[in-house]
Amino acid sequence: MSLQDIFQNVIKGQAQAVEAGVKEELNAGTPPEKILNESLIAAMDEVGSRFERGEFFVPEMLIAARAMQTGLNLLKPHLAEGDIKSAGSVAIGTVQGDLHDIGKNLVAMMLEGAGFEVNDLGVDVSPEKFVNAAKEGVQVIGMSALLTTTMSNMELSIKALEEAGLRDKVKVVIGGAPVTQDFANKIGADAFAPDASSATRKVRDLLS
Ligand code: B1M
Repeated sequence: MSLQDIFQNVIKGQAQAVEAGVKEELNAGTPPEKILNESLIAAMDEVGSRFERGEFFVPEMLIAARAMQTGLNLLKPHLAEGDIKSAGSVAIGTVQGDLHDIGKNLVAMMLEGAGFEVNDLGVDVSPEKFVNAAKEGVQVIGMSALLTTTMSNMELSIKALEEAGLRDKVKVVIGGAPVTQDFANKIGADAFAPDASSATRKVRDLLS
């Protein structure tokens, strides 16, 4: 199996084939960062492009992300610190009062697939937890909300970052079904992403 086969199997969401391919490449002595960049990350970039062109939908993206994650988990112990250059660090969570995490998890997986270090803060994340992540030096904070009643907690979380004097140290990207660009402008977020694939692009843009 070649790197190109792993690439294709990630796109097809064939987790077992990805696992077998990654093991084979590692046994053959292929550098782990080469497997990561040329098969796993490259495949997730392609999945994102297909999603944006309307050729892939959420289920395809989810199974591809899971297949990528299977390969990534195998590679992680082989990737010595400093082996790969992280694309940046992101802390992501679903805001306080909100337990919806499917979309947030997808965004986290796509970001990880694109080479970002992702700290998943989980669901029902309080403004204080976002502030703590900013204190730890994360470059981007991602907030997700699925309920019209919890969207306001994005604004409270941004205010908490301001009050902690950290707002200029961190970029904030928001998303979730009821969230819009207008809302993002109103609450002072740095970016809004309507889906997981554009979230990756927006985060890249914010850090470039
Ligand atoms: Co809930 N729920 N739910 N629910 N739920 C919705 C959101 C709802 C629209 C259903 C409806 O009434 N039609 C409605 C909200 C209405 C509103 O506020 N206007 C609703 C409600 C009312 C509720 C409860 C209040 C129901 C109740 O108990 N009475 C309750 C609230 C619980 C709570 O959070 N406190 C509740 C509970 C639940 C379940 C636990 C049963 C379950 C969640 C399970 C889980 O997440 N682990 C659930 C589900 C599954 C849904 C629906 C059916 C599906 C949501 C989903 O996962 N979509 C949803 C109806 C619907 O959307 N059709 C509904 C798939 C996911 C991939 O899409 O999350 O939009 P999405 O993520 C997208 C983008 O939005 C974007 O990228 C993702 C991928 O493209 N995105 C980001 C998301 N986060 C992002 C962050 C970014 C960037 C992009 O940057 C950081």
